[in-house]
Amino acid sequence: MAQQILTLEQFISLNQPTFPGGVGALTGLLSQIGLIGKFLAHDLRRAGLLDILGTTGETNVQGEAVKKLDEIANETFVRVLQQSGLICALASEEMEKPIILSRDGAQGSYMVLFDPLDGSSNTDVNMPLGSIFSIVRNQRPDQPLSERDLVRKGTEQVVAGYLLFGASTMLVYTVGQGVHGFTLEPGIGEYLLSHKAITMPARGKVYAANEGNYQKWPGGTQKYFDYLKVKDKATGRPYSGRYSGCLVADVHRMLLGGGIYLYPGELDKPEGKLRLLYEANPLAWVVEQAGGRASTGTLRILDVEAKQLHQRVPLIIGSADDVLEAESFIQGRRM
Ligand code: AFP
Repeated sequence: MAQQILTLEQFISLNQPTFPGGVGALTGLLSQIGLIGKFLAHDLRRAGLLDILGTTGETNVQGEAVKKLDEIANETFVRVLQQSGLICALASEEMEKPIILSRDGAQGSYMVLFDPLDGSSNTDVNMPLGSIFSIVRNQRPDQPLSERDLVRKGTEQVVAGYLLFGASTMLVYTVGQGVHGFTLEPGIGEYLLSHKAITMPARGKVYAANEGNYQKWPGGTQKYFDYLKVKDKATGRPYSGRYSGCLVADVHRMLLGGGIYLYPGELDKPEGKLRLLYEANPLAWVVEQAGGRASTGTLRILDVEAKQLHQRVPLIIGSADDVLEAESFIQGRRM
C-alpha cells in the first residue's frame, strides 16, 4: 500500500485528540507556525538575490549585530501570531520586552516564546537556519498579563518544536505524545508527514560543539572532548565532529542519527550562551520525547528554575547514553 500522505492538519486531527486545549487549538497554533515557515522559507530562498543580507547596523537585546533576516523573521512571527486569535502574549530573542496582545486573555490563552532565526551567522553563506518555538498556557486568565507570566519551567510547555530551513523546510513538534516531523512540499504549500514518531538512537558517533572555546572550558569538559577523540571500537570512538553554527540543524542531525550537541558553561561564563526559555527548553522537550536527554551538565534542562526572560543556560543535548557520559566527566565522576 502506498505510504499514507498526511498533511499537518490531517495528522493532528487523527493523532492528537487529547491535546488539553482541544484539537482545534493545536491545529490553529501549528498552522500559524507552519505559515511562518512558508514565509521565511520564501525569504531565505531569495536572500542572496535581495538586499536583505548584511546587518542593519543596530544591535539586539543580546548585544549582537542584528542581521536584516533576523528582523524580518521576528516581524513575521509577530505579524502572523498576533492575528491568530489564539495567543495573548509573545516573547522573542529579538525583543527585550514581550508583546502582551490582550490584558484580559480575551485574545486567547496561549503564549509563544521563540527564537525567530537561529544560526543567523549562517545567513550570508547559505548554510542551514532554524526557528525555535515554545508554547505555554496563560495560568492567570483573569489577571492582567505581564512578563513574569511567560517565565516558566520547561515542564510547563504544551507545544514545542522548530522549523529547519535546510535542503528542505521542515516543521518538527511535540505535545508530549512523541515527536513528529513534516516536510514542506512547496509545490502545493503543504507540510506532509515525513518523520512519524521520531526516536533517537541511545548512542551516536557524532558530536557538535565549537571547539574554538576549548581553552575556556572547565577541566571536566575538556576531558570529555579528549575522551571522544580516543580510539575505542566498543564505544564507536573517535566520534566525528559536525558543527553547523545552527543549533536547530545540529540537534536535528542528532535527533535522526544519534550523537551529542554541547554548548557548555565556560570558566568566565558558567551560564553558557544559549537561552533557556526559547532555545534549550523547547529542544530539550523534543529530544526527551524522542528518547534522548538534555541537561546543563548537572541539571535536567526541563527542571531548571526560570528566573528571567532571556536567561542563559549551558546545553548538553542528544542521545541519552552520550549525554549521561558527558555529565559524568563534567561532574568530575569520570577522569
Ligand atoms: P546566532 O543565531 O547568533 O548565529 O547563534 C547561533 C547559536 O545560538 C546556535 O544556533 C549555534 O549552535 C551557536 O549559537 C553558535 O555559537 P558560536 O558561534 O559561539 O559557536
